[in-house]
Amino acid sequence: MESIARHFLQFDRISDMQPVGDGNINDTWRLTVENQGNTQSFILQRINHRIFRDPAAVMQNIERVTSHIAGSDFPYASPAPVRTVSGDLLCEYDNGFWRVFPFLENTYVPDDQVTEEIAYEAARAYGAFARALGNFPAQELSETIPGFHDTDRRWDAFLEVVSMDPAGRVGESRREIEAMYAAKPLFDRISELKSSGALPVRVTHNDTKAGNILFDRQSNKAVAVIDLDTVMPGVILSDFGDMVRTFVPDRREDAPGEVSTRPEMLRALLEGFHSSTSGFLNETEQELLVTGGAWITGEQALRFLTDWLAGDVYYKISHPEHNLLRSRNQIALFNALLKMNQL
Ligand code: GN1
Ligand code: MG
Repeated sequence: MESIARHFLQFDRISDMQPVGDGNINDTWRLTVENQGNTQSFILQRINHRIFRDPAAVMQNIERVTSHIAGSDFPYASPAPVRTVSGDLLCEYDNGFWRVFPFLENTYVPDDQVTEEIAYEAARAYGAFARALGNFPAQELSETIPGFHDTDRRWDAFLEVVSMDPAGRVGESRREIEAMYAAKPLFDRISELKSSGALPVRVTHNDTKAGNILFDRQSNKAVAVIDLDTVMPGVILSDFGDMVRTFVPDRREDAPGEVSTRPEMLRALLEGFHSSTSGFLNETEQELLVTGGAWITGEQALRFLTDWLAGDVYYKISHPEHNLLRSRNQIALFNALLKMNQL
């Protein structure tokens, strides 16, 4: 680790290194170094290049987006990557791709027990992020994961895995597979809204969970938007939708038991998002924000179920039925959100 860190930083010694975050994809550490009596912390991360096939394109996107934001009136931070001593954004080492970000002192990421204030703040920050990038040419960004929220494409991958049944799990997953067919009309509706242009292409974050906003330890206000790996051209409904998916349920996406929705969280998200996007979104976008929550939750159920049926090839798992449990949880949430949206 020390030789990787030395590609980016000059220091006398590493004083601490701790794994951080609960991401399903990359591996992340907080690295603290001492240099001439000064102590400073950084985020060191290994990109999962089985998933991000072009790590250089990921870093290029982040570089372009963070420098655009730095020149806008975005009222939060979005830290730019630290370059290597030779000026690169990445270092390839031991068959992995590594990068470093500044660590923002005095901040925290909210744990599972988010409050309405946290929901409001996060939605306000993600809305401001989209707005700050409103005049950025979205088509100039690379699609770091091609077809990330192209649900038609994910549907085809699902059908393929159901027909091949590589892990022999289709037989025992009939109910979950049926539930996906029930979600298909909503997927089709979103797909039409995209292709008709009713939902315009914008720069979107694509991973708008609470854990990707840094909060100030004293004031509990949002201070930074992080994890820009999946910043790509997309539609705004998926960013709001992923907030609904992660804030509105009363439990984590992999918790067992009957999931319930929290209307007060949804209200807080809507208020926060409106507060920073008023006059920016078109009418269709504004009307369908909550529908975006059902769409993204249904799509996430499809993604977890596809991975379960494929034999756990994408998401990290910590027990054998992890992906099945996740897909059941997301199916239940999908159904609960549809009911909520009818109110
Ligand atoms: C992955 O690793 P993490 O938690 O940031 C995934 C998201 C999913 C999420 C579900 C690149 O994000 O799209 O919504 O897991 N990221 C990628 O927990 O696939
Ligand atoms: Mg992420």
